[in-house]
Amino acid sequence: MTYALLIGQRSYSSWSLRGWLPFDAFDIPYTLHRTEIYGPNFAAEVEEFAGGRTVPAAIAPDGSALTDSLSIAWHLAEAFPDKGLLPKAGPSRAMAQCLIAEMHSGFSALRNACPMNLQTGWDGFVPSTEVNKDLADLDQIWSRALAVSGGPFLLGAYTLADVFYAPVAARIAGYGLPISPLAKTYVSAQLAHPSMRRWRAMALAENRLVTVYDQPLKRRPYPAPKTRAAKATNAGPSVNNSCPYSGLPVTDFLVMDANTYGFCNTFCRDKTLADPEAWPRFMALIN
Ligand SMILES: N[C@@H](CCC(=O)N[C@@H](CS)C(=O)NCC(=O)O)C(=O)O
Repeated sequence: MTYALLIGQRSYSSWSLRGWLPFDAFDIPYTLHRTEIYGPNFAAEVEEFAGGRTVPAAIAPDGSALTDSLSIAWHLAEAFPDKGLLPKAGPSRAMAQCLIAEMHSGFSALRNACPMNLQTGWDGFVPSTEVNKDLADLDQIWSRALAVSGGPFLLGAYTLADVFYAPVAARIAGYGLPISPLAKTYVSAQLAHPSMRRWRAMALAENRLVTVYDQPLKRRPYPAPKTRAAKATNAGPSVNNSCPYSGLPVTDFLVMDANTYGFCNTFCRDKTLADPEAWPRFMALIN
């Protein structure tokens, strides 16, 4: 038995991102279940899954229901003490816990004004006084942590503290919010983290767009790290006969650097297309 994890649409569900990142970043096996925030069956599906009201939700191998991103993180840190989810002990562990707690309970003006949307960036967003106050607070606590750790992540290596700030970093990038040069460096490190790149690649590959988060602003490309060029193609033959992810026979194809590569379904092809270098098992075909 592994964990079961329920998430919403990857482009918009910032809390789902926080629930999923610990599994991917710390290599914890799980099976994924998906629902649609704002869909007609959302409440019933979430309730049926683990008895909660929101996503993410998880069920532990012993059947424990984890109905909040903080409870998922906390459970995983206790269940996998050697995987580096939190510093082992002492002041840096306490700092990680403070950072997580501050994010979980704060920054509501910024969160409300700037919904996460990994499909697009926005031009011309004018932060309110309250949003500017949240940004100044973020800048202060990030700068303090980074000064102690030396970066690139809040405690040096990537931990649950960074997991919790990933969605707010994604918002700062998407809305071009004003922050200090040091905080900008941290936002770039967040966007470049392999798990964040995989999440966004899957967000682009899943065709589950909603308009509720649209802003009355001009769109601009989302400022993600540059990706390697690849394009979809209808047919093989491909360099590989079996899918790099499942090992099943290939049915969907892309071309990169004049070579054709195959996958066992359209989603796996499209997530690879969105950011080929984010996927070690695909890159192993090339290297
Ligand atoms: N405290 C929860 C909040 C989760 C949350 O609000 N998730 C949103 C999706 S991003 C949700 O499920 N919204 C639906 C609702 O509130 O009915 C956590 O950290 O897991």
